[in-house]
Amino acid sequence: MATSSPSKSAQPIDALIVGAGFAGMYMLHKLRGLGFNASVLEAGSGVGGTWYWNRYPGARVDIQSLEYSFGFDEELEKDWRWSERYAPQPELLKYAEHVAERFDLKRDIRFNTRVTAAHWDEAAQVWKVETDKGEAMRCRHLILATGCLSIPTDVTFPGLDTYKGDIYRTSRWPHEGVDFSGKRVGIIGTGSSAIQSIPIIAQQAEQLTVFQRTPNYSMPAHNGPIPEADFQAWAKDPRAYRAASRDTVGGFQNEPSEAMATATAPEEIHAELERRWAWGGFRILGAFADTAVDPEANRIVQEFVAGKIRQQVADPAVAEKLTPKDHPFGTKRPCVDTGYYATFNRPNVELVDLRAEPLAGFTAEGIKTSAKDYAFDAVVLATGFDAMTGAIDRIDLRGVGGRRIKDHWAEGPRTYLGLMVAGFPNLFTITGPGSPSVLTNMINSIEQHVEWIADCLVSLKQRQQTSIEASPEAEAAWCRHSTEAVTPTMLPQANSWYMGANVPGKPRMFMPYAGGLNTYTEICRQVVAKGYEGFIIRQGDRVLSESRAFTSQPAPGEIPENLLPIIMGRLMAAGLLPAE
Ligand code: N01
Repeated sequence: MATSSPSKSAQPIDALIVGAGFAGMYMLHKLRGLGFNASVLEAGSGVGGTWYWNRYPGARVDIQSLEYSFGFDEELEKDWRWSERYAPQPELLKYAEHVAERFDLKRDIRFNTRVTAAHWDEAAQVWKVETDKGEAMRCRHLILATGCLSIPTDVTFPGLDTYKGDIYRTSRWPHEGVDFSGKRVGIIGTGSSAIQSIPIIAQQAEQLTVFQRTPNYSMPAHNGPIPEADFQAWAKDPRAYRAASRDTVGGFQNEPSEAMATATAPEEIHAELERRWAWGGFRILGAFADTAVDPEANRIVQEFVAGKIRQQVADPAVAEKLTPKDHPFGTKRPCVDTGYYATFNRPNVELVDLRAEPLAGFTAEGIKTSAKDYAFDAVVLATGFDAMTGAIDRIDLRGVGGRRIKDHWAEGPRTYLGLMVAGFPNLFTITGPGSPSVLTNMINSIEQHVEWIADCLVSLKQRQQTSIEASPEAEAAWCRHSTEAVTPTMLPQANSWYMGANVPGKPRMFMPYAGGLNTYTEICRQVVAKGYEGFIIRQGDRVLSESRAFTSQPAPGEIPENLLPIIMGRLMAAGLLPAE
């Protein structure tokens, strides 16, 4: 850590925010409005975060835009009109720019600046922060708005550096765009980024070869202009609409049903799944209450989607390869597409199943599998992210006693409420691991976190308190509660990025909080109402209030009777309930 700096002698600022995506932008606006001295450091050259970096063809949001937009300012809400049901990336970026301009945010954002280190100075009760520009600064509160899917995995392939063609990553797409006309293109990966870009690249390229290791479930977006009835339902009372969205498990309105697939007649199941498939997007996830926990119920949805793949793909052998078999429906992040499966009917598109012919590496001309050499003018890597922890543990982050976050998280990310980490005072994460984040509509989760953190800073200031820190006991209790929330579901059964399974050597742990945004919001509210339960609050080195327990768990909603044996069984097997 550098010791000399132009700003070393200056007063520490109240809050330094890392990242100028939607989270960092709103955090800045909120804190400034409350009279705090705050600024943002951003690695990119503009605002927008995810929507700044992921400019690949076909990138668009897959929560409806009416819900995937800020609700904190009524005028902003009224002024902005989305052009499509699921806005494309350029429009989302324009929206981010619009928000930055409207609230004059850029004057407090330093672009092209990456935070490399942050060390807690116990004596001064400040964070000492360093950047890749060699600057050092000090802040009372450090707020990481670094995004859950912002650092691409370090995936490398043998011979990659010998390949003579062009290489593109979906998550670092050139700002000027790429024209694939007349080109032979290969793409590795079949996650959301690939599933969105493949249909567009196929239209441009002379030949597109898709290298698939694991097929995913994808539902049609049925994108288009926002239906007038949907817009009117939103416009008649956007506040109420938004409140209803927040009061859901996923932070968006998805018509959750309490019906059990296993207790419903086959023709009724089929009609309901068809109705939701026709509506599009994630709507099918809410069709039955038992699909997330009961393998039998899940199989019904799996078979329905497999049937849809067969309907869309002309060649039965290709349809078979595109059908997921190794994970239950919904246990990896499902995708939302526009013409993905039908793209495999094009004469210029080929699917390579890497389970049948494993990828051996790159050659000067292209990609080599165990079966064949493929020649390409360009290769697209849609290989995913070091999710949830990647952006945080790439910072040399050290808390009390110089403890590194990487060491603290050696067994997986441990947090209290996904907001704070024991031993790291005045460090906040927005939509961090341990919070609902990626399982929800991110904007609603971001707003809830920003508002919680802002309220916390106001409370500290009013009481002249200098630091807040999660107690180790509360952190442990939150981790246990998070495990209890996810264990009854089948979510941990997939090799997903939720589990850290896509990064070799990363500890396996289900990272987001699976208890639902509505439940989580209520827990956060109760924690505050109990005087910041589970937090240690100090003034200088004096402990002013110390609450070590975490008890704020709302009673679970009524659990349907036929799910109880499955849920109890899984909790017992995991040692979370005493076996009878
Ligand atoms: O990444 P992914 P993504 N050899 O991890 C494959 C969000 N998102 O960027 O499954 C061969 O899903 C890997 O194969 P496998 C969304 O939350 C949102 O697509 O590990 N293949 C997989 O197929 C999403 O879930 C939106 O066997 C390799 C693919 O690469 C998350 O971001 C849009 C490989 C990676 O898929 C991540 O999506 C886009 C290798 N060595 C993204 N390494 C919207 O909101 C990896 N793969 C619309």
